[in-house]
Amino acid sequence: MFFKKVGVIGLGRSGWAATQLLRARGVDVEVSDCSESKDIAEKAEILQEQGIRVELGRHSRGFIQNKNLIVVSPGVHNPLVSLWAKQENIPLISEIELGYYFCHAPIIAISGTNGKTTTATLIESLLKNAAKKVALCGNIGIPFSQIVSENNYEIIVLEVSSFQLEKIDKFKPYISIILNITPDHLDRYKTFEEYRRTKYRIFENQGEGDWVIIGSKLQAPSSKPKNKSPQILYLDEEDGNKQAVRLVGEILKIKKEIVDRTLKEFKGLEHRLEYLGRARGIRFINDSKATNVDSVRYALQKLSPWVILILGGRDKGGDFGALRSLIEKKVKKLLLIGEAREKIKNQLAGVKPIKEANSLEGAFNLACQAAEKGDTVLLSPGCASFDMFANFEQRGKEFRKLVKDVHLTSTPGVEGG
Ligand code: UMA
Repeated sequence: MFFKKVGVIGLGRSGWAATQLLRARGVDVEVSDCSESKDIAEKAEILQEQGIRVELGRHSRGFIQNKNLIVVSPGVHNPLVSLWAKQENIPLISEIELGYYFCHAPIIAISGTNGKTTTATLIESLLKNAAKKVALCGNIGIPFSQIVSENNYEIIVLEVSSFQLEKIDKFKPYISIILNITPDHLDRYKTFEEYRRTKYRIFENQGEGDWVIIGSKLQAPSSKPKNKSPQILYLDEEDGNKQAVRLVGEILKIKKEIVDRTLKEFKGLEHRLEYLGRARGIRFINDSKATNVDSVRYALQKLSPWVILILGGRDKGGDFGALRSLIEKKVKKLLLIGEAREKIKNQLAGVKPIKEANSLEGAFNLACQAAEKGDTVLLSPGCASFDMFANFEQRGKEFRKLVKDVHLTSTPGVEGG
């Protein structure tokens, strides 16, 4: 790769980390972010003090024109930037491609529509228990480029989203995992097929000596790896996470006792079917990380009736109608919030009683009124959070706070369905 003058698009977590990595490697770098928010302006000021030029409030053709490489943040899906770069013949790469170029450690890359954070976290624990110096990064929240800058790890566990895979070129994990692929991000991809093809890019550069672990319900890799075939292992999707961890353990020759202990000790993740406690015999579960229809399906399958379900947020093109029969069996009442309210109401009309609320707090209060002893109040929105919150973590924290304010009679922790 040719780093003469590099432009970074987006000054969120990825853009910041990419800029710092390039700067540390002595590359001439400039940044452009379409926002002028306080947070971005503050970051821009720090960069300017470091001698880095920053364009704020827009992306201009001029910014693109005088670069020889553009690094795009995962959340940036900007047709103008792509068009200008194409017209000027300037390559666009994703932040993980940049990180890969400078990375010396083997990578275990995990993707899938659901369960990738849990799997990545479990694999990190496994490697820690096996006394490896491991970093967990990527879509989970810590940019890959930041970990590469630290250059302090013998193995990297990287959670990768389809957004990050869109603009890879040479990115090649030692082990790649795709747990499952179900409709998601259909506000960004024209078709489900386009989304699936993007996910499959995770293994396109793998070859001899590398490993692919893939959910058995997925087709055999359609876009064949470019070089020689890697070794492909299939997961029975019943308990994909744990199987994937076991397979990684086998590939890395980690003792079975360590694998067993890791799986036994795992306490689950925040915001993912997180048991918050009970009050008046009603239990409360925070599943704020459920940002697509399939993860709501997963949550409902795990829980027994009756569930008072809080759904809604920013629509990502999912089909809530696909949940009708499960809602029929498990849900007592639906409470809808956010921009997607109208759409969800139409798609689920007539299945179970529906009420709308203007805020999460409003929905929570209605849920508490509707719930009786033995019921579960579940926040599993099936939508992005950005219409009402900064991110799904903030949405989950607010839910947690609301639950804390009712008098809990049992303590939070992990509780089975
Ligand atoms: N921006 C532009 N131009 C645009 C659009 C946005 O300049 O056309 C700017 C925004 O003003 C903002 C910045 O780009 O300042 C945001 O960039 P970003 O959205 O890529 O956010 P980051 O903070 O860099 O976070 C990204 C991932 N975000 C997305 O994929 C949307 C984070 O995943 C990831 O944790 C982080 O990099 C570190 O690797 C979040 C996510 O929502 C959790 N992921 C999706 C998901 O899980 O469903 C894929």
